Amino acid sequence: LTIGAVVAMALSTATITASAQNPFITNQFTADPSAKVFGDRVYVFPSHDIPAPDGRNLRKDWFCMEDYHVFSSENLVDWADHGVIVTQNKVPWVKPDSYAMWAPDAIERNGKYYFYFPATPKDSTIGRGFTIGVAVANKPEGPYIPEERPIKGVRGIDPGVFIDKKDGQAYLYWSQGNLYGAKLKANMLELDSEVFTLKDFPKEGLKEGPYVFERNGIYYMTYPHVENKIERLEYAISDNPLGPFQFKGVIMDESPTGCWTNHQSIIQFKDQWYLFYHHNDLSPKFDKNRSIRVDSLFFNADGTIQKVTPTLR
Ligand code: FUB
Repeated sequence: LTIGAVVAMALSTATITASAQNPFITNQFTADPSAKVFGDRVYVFPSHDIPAPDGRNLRKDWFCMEDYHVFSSENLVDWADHGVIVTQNKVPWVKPDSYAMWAPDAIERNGKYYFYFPATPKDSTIGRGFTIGVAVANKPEGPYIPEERPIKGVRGIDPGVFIDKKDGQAYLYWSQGNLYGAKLKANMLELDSEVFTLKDFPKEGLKEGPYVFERNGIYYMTYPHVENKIERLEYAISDNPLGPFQFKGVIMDESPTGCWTNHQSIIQFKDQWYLFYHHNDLSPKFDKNRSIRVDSLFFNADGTIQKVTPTLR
């Protein structure tokens, strides 16, 4: 057996979808990339945009998502698609055929992998509007087992999950016009505090997609913000994971070609920081069919973030 054959066997359940340029996943539409380093690989958990299927009474001009894939890479060039990890009609609390599996996030704790995703509940005894559930696995690529019910006390979209390495405390963030955050219990499945509204940075306009990371004792709250119709990526900082946060600047300007949304995650991998985000490169005429991208990210000496200019295709 050659080394190549062994690698091919190890990845036999995954599809190689290699791309050395942006967008880096080209076998399907992807959005809202949540990137995490697990071991010596980067895993990306995006939303999975699809054109709305016919005959289901769905808006053709809106987001349509029925499931999630996870992708991984050891070099940010060769990406493996590990296939579907969670799908709408196999989650006990999700309204069947609702096609609203929006932006997710994932995290590892004590050898288990927790995948957080928003969706609409099947009835009002479970919740009204979007709420957020969890699926749990023993490996980043799954299989993931969804919890029977969504997280109590949460209403909204765009979960972001963060564990403070200082004390092991976990936090869940989400959005519903404003940004919200709360402590999570060690089981990662239940809130463990009141819900905090994180609204001072800035006060005006739609904010969503909260993604928190820590560097040199600074907690960075990053988020898409709409001021003039199109989202731009901004950040605020604090010395506490639940704030108060102070607005610091723009990470990425509004899309020059008009993609309405953007959605970010930031990781350090092999001594380099990276910004993951999305654009509608593969669907220039319809900005609800998006594609995920990655570019290097750099900090100034005072911890502020240098603005990222998207690389061209
Ligand atoms: O992907 C659907 C929604 O669009 C996300 O939840 C938002 O963050 C925006 O990217």
